[in-house]
Amino acid sequence: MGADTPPARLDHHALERSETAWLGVAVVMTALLFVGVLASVVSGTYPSLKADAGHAHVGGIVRGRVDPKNLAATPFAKPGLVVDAAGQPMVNDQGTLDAYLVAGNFTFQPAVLRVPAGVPVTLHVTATDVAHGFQVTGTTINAEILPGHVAALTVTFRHPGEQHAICNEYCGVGHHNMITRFIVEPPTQPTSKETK
Ligand SMILES: [Cu+2]
Repeated sequence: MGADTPPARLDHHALERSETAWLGVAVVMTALLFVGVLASVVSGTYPSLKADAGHAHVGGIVRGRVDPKNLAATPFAKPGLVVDAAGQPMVNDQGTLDAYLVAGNFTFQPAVLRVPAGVPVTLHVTATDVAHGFQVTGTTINAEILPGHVAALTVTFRHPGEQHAICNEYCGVGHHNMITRFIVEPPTQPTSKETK
């Protein structure tokens, strides 16, 4: 028993109060995380991937899913802008044009996509082999493309010009070759059937 000076007394009550408060914060954050994860599972959402819900049953595409081995039975068999017999872009039920793009084998199809400026276009994108990225340079158009899933992005290109769609997720040795030329044409282009 020496002549130790007793340590300065800590205010244990104050410490316990702040500990309890921070414990409460942690519990609330954990609860929010749990609810968030549960909600995303229930609603079937995926980060940066919107299910193609607007086209619940377009040939072979069912609720944003598609058989990557049988794209021949889907609109992906003819990548590009959907046009009618006269070659004019067709407006769908949602009032947008449709374009189908396929990522796979280190390419995007089509290699060149022409879209009219000022008209909403829904880009339907899927992959045949592995996960790819799909980003249109200079825009916020950016999605992860997975085999079996259809990402649907409705966009309106305001200004004519040329941009590139690139793969921004490393997918293998030919990754750097994955580029599609996006050509936005002046809005004077005739658009679609005028029925309705
Ligand atoms: Cu890639």
